Amino acid sequence: MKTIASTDHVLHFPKGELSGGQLVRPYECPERWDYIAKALAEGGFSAPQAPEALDLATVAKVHGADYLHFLATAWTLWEAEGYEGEALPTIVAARRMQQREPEHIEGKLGYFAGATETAITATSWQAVQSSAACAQTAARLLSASDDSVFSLCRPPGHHAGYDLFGGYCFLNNAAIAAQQLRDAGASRVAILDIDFHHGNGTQDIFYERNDVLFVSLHGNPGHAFPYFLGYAEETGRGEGEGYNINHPMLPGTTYDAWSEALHDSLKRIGEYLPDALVVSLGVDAFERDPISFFKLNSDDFTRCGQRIGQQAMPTLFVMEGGYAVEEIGINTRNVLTGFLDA
Ligand code: 7XA
Ligand code: ZN
Repeated sequence: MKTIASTDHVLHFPKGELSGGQLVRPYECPERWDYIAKALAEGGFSAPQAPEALDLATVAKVHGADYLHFLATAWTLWEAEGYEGEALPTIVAARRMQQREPEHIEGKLGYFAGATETAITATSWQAVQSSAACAQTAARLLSASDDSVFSLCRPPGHHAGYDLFGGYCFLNNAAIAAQQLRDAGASRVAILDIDFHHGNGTQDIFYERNDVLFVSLHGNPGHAFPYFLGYAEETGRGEGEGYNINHPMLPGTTYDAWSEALHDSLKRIGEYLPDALVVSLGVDAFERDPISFFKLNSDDFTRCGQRIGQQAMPTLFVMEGGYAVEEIGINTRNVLTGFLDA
């Protein structure tokens, strides 16, 4: 299995994340990438391959033009105000307020914010584009050969909506991969999101489409970020009705219950008859993850990979979350080796 990865990921590393009322060192940090790359090398995976340049035409099919312009210019506008810190949203376009993009960067940050913990720095946009390029290149490879691929994306993407950033995400890498696969001729693409957190951005992007099935296993939004999306009754809208499936689960969920949801998800994906499967691969369902509450252990990730591999579908894994940094490598590798050994 090839890995696509970019060393540009180091260009996105804010000093602060707003967490627990404090500015803390971000959980989503460059060491995550290092541990994964090291575990793959030690496991005999081939050296990561750099991505091709990002084709923004594909990106523009899953994100709004105004949003992409905001991402590309946010730091310049922020800096022009003379602010010395990193660009963080401090207000959002809440209920009964105008949904209109303001002129001032502070307002723009709030208008495009899906959450308020995630900062933008001078070099974030380059890292974000390179991360998306990894997913897009991986999708091109999958279209060309059907050989499954791992896209070691950082920053992650599944909370990035059509025109929203937050939850450490800016461009939705899994959505870009799915769109790339569609554009290359796939009739239907399924996205299976096994990150602990609901992929609210991916759901947002494909909610009214039936050419991309979205299935997510995640912490119940009554108890877990992103809190405002991810309930089971969210099943899609219009042509997309029936093509969005959520499996929210409660604190303390172990592999026994979690894997039942995985089996259901894969059964539904099999019935959809997709030409390709994109897996939003977060390993924050791990029992020692510092910001999550499921109880999967490292061997469970191997079982999970085996179960996905039994689908025998051309599969593209896109890295999402996971914050037990010293174990993120082994847990990620376990999913991929389980998949390959299925
Ligand atoms: O999958 N998403 C993540 O792993 C990021 C979740 C961000 C949580 C921030 C809570 N303050
Ligand atoms: Zn997550």
